[in-house]
Amino acid sequence: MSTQVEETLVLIKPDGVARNLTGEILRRIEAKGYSLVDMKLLQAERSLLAEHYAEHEGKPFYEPLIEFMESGPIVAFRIAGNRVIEGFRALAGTTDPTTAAPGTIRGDLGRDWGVKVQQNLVHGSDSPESAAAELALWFD
Ligand code: DAT
Ligand code: MG
Repeated sequence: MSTQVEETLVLIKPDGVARNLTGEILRRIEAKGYSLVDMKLLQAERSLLAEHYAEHEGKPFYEPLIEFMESGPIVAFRIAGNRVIEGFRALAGTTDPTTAAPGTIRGDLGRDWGVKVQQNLVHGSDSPESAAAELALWFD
């Protein structure tokens, strides 16, 4: 099967940066074989986060999620590879770190901290449409 080279947005959320897991997470991305195209460390503005998480507005975890994402620096990566969008989602594991499969970033490195929003270390775009929109938002 031949596929187009794709790009996706990966964020190391404030918990991942604070726990000094940036290197470990990038190591897993590089070891998988994906290429790093661009990266930056930033403190995200609320307006950026509101656009990024617009799909979750009105949900009970929305406000805690925005506050958590504002709570410290984030590392943003643009990474590339064939099927990298689904490939990074597989590396990250499922949303709830308690039940995310061992072997995944969230399953190996994350846990429940008893707070209103799941702190699960990473974000990855979930479709070609969201990858294009999120890369434009975080990098352009
Ligand atoms: P994902 O990051 O796996 O794409 P999502 O887009 O559904 O998950 O949700 C965005 C983030 O919000 C997620 O990474 C953690 C948090 N979250 C999602 N569902 C939650 C819930 N039911 N309770 C607490 N936090 C939640
Ligand atoms: Mg999502």
